[in-house]
Amino acid sequence: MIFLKRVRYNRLYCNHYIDCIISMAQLSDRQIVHMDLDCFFVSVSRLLHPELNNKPVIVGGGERGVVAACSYETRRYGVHSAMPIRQAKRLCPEAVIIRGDYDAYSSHSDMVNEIISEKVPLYERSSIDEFYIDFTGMDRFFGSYKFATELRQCIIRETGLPISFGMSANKTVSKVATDEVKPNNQMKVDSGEEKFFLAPLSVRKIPMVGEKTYTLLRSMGVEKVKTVQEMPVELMENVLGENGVSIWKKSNGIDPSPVEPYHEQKSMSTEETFEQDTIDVQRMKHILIAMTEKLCFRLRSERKLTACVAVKIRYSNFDTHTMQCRIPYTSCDHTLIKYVKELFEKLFHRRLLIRLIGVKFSHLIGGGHQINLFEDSEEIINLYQAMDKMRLRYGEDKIQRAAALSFSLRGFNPFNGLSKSPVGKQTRDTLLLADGDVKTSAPDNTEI
Ligand code: TTP
Ligand code: MG
Ligand code: MG
Repeated sequence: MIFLKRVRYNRLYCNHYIDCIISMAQLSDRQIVHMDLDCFFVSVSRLLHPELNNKPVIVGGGERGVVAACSYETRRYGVHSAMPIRQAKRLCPEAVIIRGDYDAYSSHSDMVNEIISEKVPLYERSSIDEFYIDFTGMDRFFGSYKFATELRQCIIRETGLPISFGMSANKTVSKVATDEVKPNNQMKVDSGEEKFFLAPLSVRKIPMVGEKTYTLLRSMGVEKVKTVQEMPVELMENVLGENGVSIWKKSNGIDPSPVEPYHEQKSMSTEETFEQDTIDVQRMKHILIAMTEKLCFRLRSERKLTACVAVKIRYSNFDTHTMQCRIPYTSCDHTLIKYVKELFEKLFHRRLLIRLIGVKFSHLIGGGHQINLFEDSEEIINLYQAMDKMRLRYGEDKIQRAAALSFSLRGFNPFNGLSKSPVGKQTRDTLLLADGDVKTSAPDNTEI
């Protein structure tokens, strides 16, 4: 009996062990390509304005704005994305500074997406100009590297945009390889060579090592990836927690994350039905502001931008009206609140009781960037980043715009109409509540 148990245990153990070996072998057998367009915004702007070719170009906001994209000519002078325009101008005075055209960037990104989707079965669109493609298994029919090379040539030919790629057994190493080989180039890191390839690079090159982590690692005397490779993983964990373990794994060329098939999210929206129909315009505006803030936070958390905003109202007789407008791509509350208020004012003119209101953002694109080329300044970007950090740490409702504040900070939840604050001080809320409590909370993403 004991013997049988031991045999079963050993078999389980062996199976697990064999599974691990098989999965490690399978992981190292993968053929993953990371493709990224070179100085994407600049390249599209150059297609539209060929006079910009071979000139140092910066795409960015006005005098107080930041650099969204910069050509390789300007990078030699130390210019980089997210740098204040004023500083970029000081470093590279001859740079031509242009305002961006998000519609053009978005449509060119779609063109590249289309070419890739026609030619490969499994790919992930990870940002406005980046794609991961899984070529695993293609070898038998066609060399994966050769296939990736032809795909890159096809993109360049059909769109006129320069693009680079890195290929390896995992996403991290491929992404680092793309960055190493840019611009307008390609490279392959063979299976088993990952650690050697990463070792001489700065730790800053490991995706997820940002400014702060880099400073911390530097203060520990870590500059090259090789040093992280030689450190015990426990040390990285003690200093940086879970992130430390991830950085250690990536530095050692370990990244089992799969290429996630691309599903485009077309819109995000939220709407609320009042318990009692209302005509309190002020209150509805405040709720719309709170809704917009909430959706904007989601946009930024998912690293998206919207180019179309819609407001919906349903009157007490169930007549439903929506109005929408196209806007430059953004994820900023202050910009979107302005449009939402304007749309609401245009839409609500019948002076009838309202039963439901809603906000929807569509024409979403990934991008991961919070920069609105037309109006953002460094201060605004810093402000949003600080607000979002607080929301992530303490909860979404812990920081809000003053206009929506009358609801939340005093304990009023604009999404369920409940107020925890003592009556008396709450004349306004009491009045509002008398007008009609907000009742149901439709799940986010309900289509308008
Ligand atoms: P990236 O691929 O990071 O940069 P890039 O394409 O300009 O340059 P590279 O050759 O190094 O890949 O970003 C893609 C586009 O996203 C970029 O052209 C402009 C935009 N962007 C911003 O708007 N803000 C930012 O902070 C960054 C990094 C990029
Ligand atoms: Mg790029
Ligand atoms: Mg990119």
